[in-house]
Amino acid sequence: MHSYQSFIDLKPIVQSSQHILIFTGAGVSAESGIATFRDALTGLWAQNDPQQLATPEGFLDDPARVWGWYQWRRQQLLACQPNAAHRAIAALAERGLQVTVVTQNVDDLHERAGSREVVHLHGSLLETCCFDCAAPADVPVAQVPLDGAAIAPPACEQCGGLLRPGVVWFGEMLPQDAWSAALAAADGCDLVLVVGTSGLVYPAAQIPQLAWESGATVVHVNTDPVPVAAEREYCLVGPAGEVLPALLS
Ligand code: BV8
Ligand code: ZN
Repeated sequence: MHSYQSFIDLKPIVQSSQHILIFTGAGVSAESGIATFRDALTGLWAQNDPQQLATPEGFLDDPARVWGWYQWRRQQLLACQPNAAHRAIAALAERGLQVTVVTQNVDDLHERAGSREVVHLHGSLLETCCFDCAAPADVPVAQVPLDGAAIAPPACEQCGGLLRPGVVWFGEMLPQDAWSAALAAADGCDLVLVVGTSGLVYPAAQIPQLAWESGATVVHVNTDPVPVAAEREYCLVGPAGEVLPALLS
């Protein structure tokens, strides 16, 4: 198990890499103030029942409750800024390295920090589409009471159906183009940084494993120690906003 102090040992691996896959989860946005899903104190799941809110069934059961929750999260996101972890990742690509950012997150903080071509496996909080005909729609972020009040979703201008957030809910397929891009990066990279994820959500959680099987070195960056089971696998314990600037500078 590697501790945070040994990021120095891993810098040569970063510097000698040709293609780095950066695979991120909610932990990379935690220091920006976006609640993680499994943080017992502030995690979104602690405040809501995911099977009620982040599923098509939950949406159809109570569209206003779900649409209100997402509008609240959009409002929160606009008030947040990228943190040092997002900026360190964006700066890496500026050094001429081949860097692929694959995120499970639905926020736009990687993009706002300057990362281009971010692969979103679970869609985007700021996008909207029609539940019935999938037509994209542009809906401004409402000002909602911070308790995530129920707000009736707008109607689709194309078919009159219900508009929904452009995210992937539990039980829904991941976007094919994003999934293919993630598989290609896992196959072609020589280093994966797995930043701020509990690795509980599938199929996204397969990506680091597939990269390792293709011969890549895997470095976990997490405030919780991640058990490392094999050679070519390391764990740097600490907040991404501190570890990544040190590791990638
Ligand atoms: C699919 C968008 C197949 C929505 C998200 C039963 C029924 C149906 C499906 C399933 C089932 N059982 C299993 C499944 C599969 C299911 C799944 O994996 N479930 C889990 C719960 C077991 N997956 C799916 O349903 C996927 N689709 O399988 O379709 C299919 C096949 C055929 C036909 C149809 C379908 C779709 C999954 C996508 C779900 N949508 N988000 C929204 O945002 O509202 S997932 C959501 O949770 C997030 O996007 C994120 O990806 C995930 C949370 O995971 P993490 O990012 O890892 O966050 P977490 O809080 O868990 O961990 C944070 C970590 O950071 C911690 O380790 C912490 O220590 C660390 N940390 C904290 N602070 C810091 C830090 N690290 C560093 N620095 C810090 N400062
Ligand atoms: Zn429609």
